[in-house]
Amino acid sequence: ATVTRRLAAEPSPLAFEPAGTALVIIDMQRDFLEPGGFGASLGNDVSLLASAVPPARALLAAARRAGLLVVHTREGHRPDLSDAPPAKLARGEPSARIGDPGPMGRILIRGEAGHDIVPELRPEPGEPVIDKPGKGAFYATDLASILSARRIDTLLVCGVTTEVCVHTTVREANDRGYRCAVVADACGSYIPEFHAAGLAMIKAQGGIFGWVTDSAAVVDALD
Ligand code: TIU
Repeated sequence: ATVTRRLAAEPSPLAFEPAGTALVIIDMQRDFLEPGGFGASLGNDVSLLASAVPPARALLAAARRAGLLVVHTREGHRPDLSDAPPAKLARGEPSARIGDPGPMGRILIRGEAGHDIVPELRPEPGEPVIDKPGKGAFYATDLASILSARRIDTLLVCGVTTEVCVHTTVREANDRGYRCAVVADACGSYIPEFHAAGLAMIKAQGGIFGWVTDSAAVVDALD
């Protein structure tokens, strides 16, 4: 039997059915969270993302207990870079660009160590992993097919970075008709004011892109 859950969120509480809800964990990869990867190559202090890991772990555990669909995403490219636009390849330190060798293998390339999801959030067998070439998880992926096959209408979204891949994915999802609740403490950014502004933008204007909640509220709603 389905039991409707009530999630404390802003700008308003959100009722959801577990069977119609997916947890989407965006790009919690070593390339963004650890030194020597893509995030660092762009000039960022990667330690700023560490705070998102424990809340994301708590969310992941609660979602698994409740039987939610869990989807993981990874940003990255084919080894021959054929899916990487020149405009994207030209960013970052000239000596450490996408495809260049680094301490975790070639930067932002599928199959390399840096492309892996951090061990604390490792996907389990059966949980879809979406490899995406862009910032949004819908662009050039089969995420929409996977969600529609499961009749998913609500997404709990977390990951990194708040204003880049989380925001782009939420905007894409909102236009596709999904109700999105972004889990604030399970997101992170290299730029704290952008994290705060990104969350504020989602819930402003009556929830123009969706809802904002936190991991404790999600765990409370699911358990
Ligand atoms: N995953 C993701 O957000 N990709 C980025 O490039 N983020 C930055 O903040 N640079």
